Amino acid sequence: MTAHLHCFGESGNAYKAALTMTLAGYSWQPVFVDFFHGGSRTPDFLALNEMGEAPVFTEDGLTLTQSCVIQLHIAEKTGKFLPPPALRAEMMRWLFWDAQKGTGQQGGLRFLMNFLPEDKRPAEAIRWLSGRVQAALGTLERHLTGRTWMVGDAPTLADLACCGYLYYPEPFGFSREAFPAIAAWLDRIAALPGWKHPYELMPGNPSDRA
Ligand SMILES: N[C@@H](CCC(=O)N[C@@H](CS)C(=O)NCC(=O)O)C(=O)O
Repeated sequence: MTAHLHCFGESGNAYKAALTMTLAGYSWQPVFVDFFHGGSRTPDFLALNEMGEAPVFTEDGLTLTQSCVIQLHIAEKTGKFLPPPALRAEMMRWLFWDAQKGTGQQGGLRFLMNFLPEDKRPAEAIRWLSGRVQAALGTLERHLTGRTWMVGDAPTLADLACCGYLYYPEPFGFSREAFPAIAAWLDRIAALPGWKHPYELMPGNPSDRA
């Protein structure tokens, strides 16, 4: 049975899972979640994921949620994007960091700054969260300075997680000029065979709502 990923193009969390499957050569198909019209709040979707979040992975009666869990499932099935055992904890450290401080904060800030109607954008929350996002980008920049990949000497799930929101055009305070080590690392990931931009990999694009 083909694996399905319930996802939408604007979701960097879904991109982490979609990119991992694609680069690992895993057969999968997207199922569009119409997030901007309440698609993650319907009874059917909540039956699939009580957390009301995309992405959701389904295959052969197995349902997985949480992007890092889906990434780990694919890596364990394919043997791809896992570091040597001695570096496994280091990779997990960055997956947890990303879920809280990286993707976890960038997604919310990008949503507030770009996808809420302009008159509903909360200036004080945006100011506070921007500070948090800048600090986390600084952590990532320092870690990548002098390194090729996040963990060890080959790409792992940590790379495919921490890049989740960094290819999108909608502004949330990340610029390649301000973070040159991150920029060079993004280019290295984008040069991996089969890489695709999130808007190419998953259905749904801000232009659909223009
Ligand atoms: N920690 C989750 C975050 C997933 C998440 O927040 N997804 C967003 C879309 S990018 C969502 O569905 N949000 C709905 C909500 O927060 O209620 C993961 O890594 O999968």
